[in-house]
Amino acid sequence: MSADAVELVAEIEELVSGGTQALAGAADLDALAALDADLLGRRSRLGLLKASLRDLDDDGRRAVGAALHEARRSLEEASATRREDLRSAASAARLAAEALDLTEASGRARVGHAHPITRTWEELEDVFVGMGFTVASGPEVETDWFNFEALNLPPSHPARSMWDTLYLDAGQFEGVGGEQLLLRTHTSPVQVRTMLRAVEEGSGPPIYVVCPGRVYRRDTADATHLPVFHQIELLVVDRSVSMADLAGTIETFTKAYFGRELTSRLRPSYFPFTEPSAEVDISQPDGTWLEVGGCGMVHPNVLRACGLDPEEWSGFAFGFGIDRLTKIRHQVEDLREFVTNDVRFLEQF
Ligand code: FA5
Repeated sequence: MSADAVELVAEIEELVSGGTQALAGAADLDALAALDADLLGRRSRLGLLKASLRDLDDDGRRAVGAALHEARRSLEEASATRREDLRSAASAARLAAEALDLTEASGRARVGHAHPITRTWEELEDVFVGMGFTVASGPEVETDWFNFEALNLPPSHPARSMWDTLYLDAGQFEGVGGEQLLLRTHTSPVQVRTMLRAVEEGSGPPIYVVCPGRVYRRDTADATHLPVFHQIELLVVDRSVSMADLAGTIETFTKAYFGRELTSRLRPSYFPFTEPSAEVDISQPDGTWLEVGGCGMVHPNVLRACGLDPEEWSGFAFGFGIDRLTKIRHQVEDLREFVTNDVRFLEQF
């Protein structure tokens, strides 16, 4: 492991011990929420370290990634413990001071926390960073080329109907150059952007990235569909990777995120950008299966469109629905609950 990585791991350990002490000493729930943001928020030192993983070698990335995952876990635990303590102390004090206050239950301090989908997004990033992946992102407004064509879906390909697309009329913007713009229907265009960038910059392959993000479809909302939802894409490009590596990665992820008791299965399916392709189901606590994503071996045409030689490189990819993963993890009946913003629902998380 490089000296840089050793230093980063030591820094993370210090952040955890300092952070744990600070959390345990938080004077009230507002102070605790501020500390949570400082220690765990996107712009926290831990957040910045996650973004800098790409500069490390493979061993370093794995070690620092695992340390980041562990750090987040123990700081979240310390925060939850303090929150409970403060809540019961606040509740006891209020009871003592206002012995006749029958509104105590509804009057207790409400401190915000991240939305359950945001939490899943961050936990998924942590799980994959712990497995040695770096995090990439791409724009939500995409061109037709990135969302479809480079993914082996030329204009008028019949499989385009798999994604009911929201197109943008960008005619009034100068400089867009006649390209058809749309709201991306999946996170797969980030695969294309990542491969093109790696080739252009000469930084890869090998490529090991995950790309979480918001996506849009003209889908009618129901228990398992939302018109605006979230996916996490994973892309590996290396020499001679196989479908067995893909299945192994999905199973490792399932256990890391859901715990030992849940498992995954692959069903043969069709996506134009992978060959072979499969649908991924995850067992639900009630014994049924819910489809959470698609996956497969990156199609040679996609590698070619990104300037990679399919004789030399092979890859696998998957795209999972983050909202569906959250639904399974927390046994939520209906995805629409996540967007109606009923505080009684959100408070449970
Ligand atoms: C795709 O979007 C492919 N890009 C996935 C992929 C990536 C395949 C890489 C191969 C390689 P699909 O349309 O099946 O596939 O969507 C993937 C997942 O997104 C679904 O399994 C589901 O979990 C989630 N999803 C799809 N539509 C919705 C929706 N309207 N609301 C919530 N989740 C959805």
